[in-house]
Amino acid sequence: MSFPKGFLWGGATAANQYEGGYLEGGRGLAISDMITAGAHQVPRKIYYEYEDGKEGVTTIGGSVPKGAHGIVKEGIYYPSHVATDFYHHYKEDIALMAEMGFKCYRFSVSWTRIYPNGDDEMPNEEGLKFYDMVIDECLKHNIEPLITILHFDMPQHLADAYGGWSNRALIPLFVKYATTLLTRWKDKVKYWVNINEVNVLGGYWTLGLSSDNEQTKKSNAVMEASIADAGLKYQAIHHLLVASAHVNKVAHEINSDNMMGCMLALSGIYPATCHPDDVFGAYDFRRHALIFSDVYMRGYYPGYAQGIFDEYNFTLKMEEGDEEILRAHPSDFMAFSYYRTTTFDRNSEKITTTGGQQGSSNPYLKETPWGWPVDPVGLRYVLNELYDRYQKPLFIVENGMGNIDVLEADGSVHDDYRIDYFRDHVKEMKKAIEIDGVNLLGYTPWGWIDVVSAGTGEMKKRYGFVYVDTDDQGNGSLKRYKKDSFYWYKKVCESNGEEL
Ligand code: BGP
Repeated sequence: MSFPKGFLWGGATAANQYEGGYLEGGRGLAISDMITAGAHQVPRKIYYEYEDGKEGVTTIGGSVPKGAHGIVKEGIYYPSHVATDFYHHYKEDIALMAEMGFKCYRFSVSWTRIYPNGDDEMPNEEGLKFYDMVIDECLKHNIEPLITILHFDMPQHLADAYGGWSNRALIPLFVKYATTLLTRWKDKVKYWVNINEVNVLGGYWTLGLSSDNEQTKKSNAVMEASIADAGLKYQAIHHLLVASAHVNKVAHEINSDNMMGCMLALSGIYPATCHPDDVFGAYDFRRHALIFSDVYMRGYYPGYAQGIFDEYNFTLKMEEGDEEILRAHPSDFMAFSYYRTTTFDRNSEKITTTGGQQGSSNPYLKETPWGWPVDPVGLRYVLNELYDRYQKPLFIVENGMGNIDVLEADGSVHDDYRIDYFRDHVKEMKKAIEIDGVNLLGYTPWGWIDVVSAGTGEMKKRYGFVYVDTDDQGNGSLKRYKKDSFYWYKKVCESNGEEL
């Protein structure tokens, strides 16, 4: 069997990196609005302020000190405020998706467009209407919407007034927000992803955490900051997992056809050598990510969880009912992002605890200009790893290469490197389906149109099949241009993956 009939070819984006319109339509302030642009190996920053007006700064991954709150600072450029302006270009952009033959579009809803403070009594009708229009426009073109309920985003108010996800009070607030969406679009949207890349969340930027941990305050490195607050992070993510199980329950009550997915960053991990400490180290390192999908997919914390918590002297606080809800409402499918592989080297200190964004380099692989190893076979490896482990449908909801593109005078962009990257990855997907028998629902490459980079806040790190005229300072017409990869991917979608 080749790609099955109805395979969902498409593309993915997230509100905080694509939408813009940050204070329009009654939208409230989100933490993602406060993250500055960085650069390759220069972390993005979040400025914060204490009650008395004293200011400080942390990086994404770090927490703000207790008693301080994030601010949008005058004179600083914040790339998400306009981003690539889907808010004002949605019709044109969905027409481009349709032209490519998309069967599916994965996008996220901005929580503060729906509940501007996160704990408002009533939803913001104008925000809901915006997504009504987006969904209807997709359906008009026979594009199946796949909604991410939370993608690197949260209302600032929930961080500052509640301490973010460290507070269980966010569970019912999130369930209320998700229920609003599930009810509104119950006959229009079937595929949902609860939380984007739950295994890489941390600190203030995605969990709204504040902390007086000395290491966090001093640290300027994402890695050290996230390790310093690991205990806090695991507790906060537990609340997200419990909230997701409640959402799955509600979703199936609203419409039993709803397909609820969890989502993790699962770029693969290899041992650097066959030294047993590298082999077991790589296996063990992978568990720092799989711990979350084990809960989502199996409904309970795995035996090795305590070992991970012990590394941080952390004791998980469960409340009555948590275990039951997790067991009763696992995910229907597993979504994941795949960009690269990482090599685990027992002697390297560069590895992070979250999902493996750093490690020793792999001499067998070429790297992108941002140093991400390109590894199509790794995708087949991960597809097999996950299908063997969970035996439930998989969905690749992000894949792609960030690169520097050149817009030619005639409006063309010659991005052969991107075509090569995708062709090689799609071939491996095909083998995973045909030879290995993996059940794969669909494929939505990341940033099908250029969006702001999550990691660096750059515009020049482009992923799209469509080029958007804007730069790292936000200069440009925002005009859309089709890259060579646009025409290539159109053939792939239209031939159901036969013409590569
Ligand atoms: C994933 C995120 C996306 C996206 C992608 C590419 O981690 O879910 O939001 O941005 O990575 O990463 P980057 O933008 O840092 O190149």
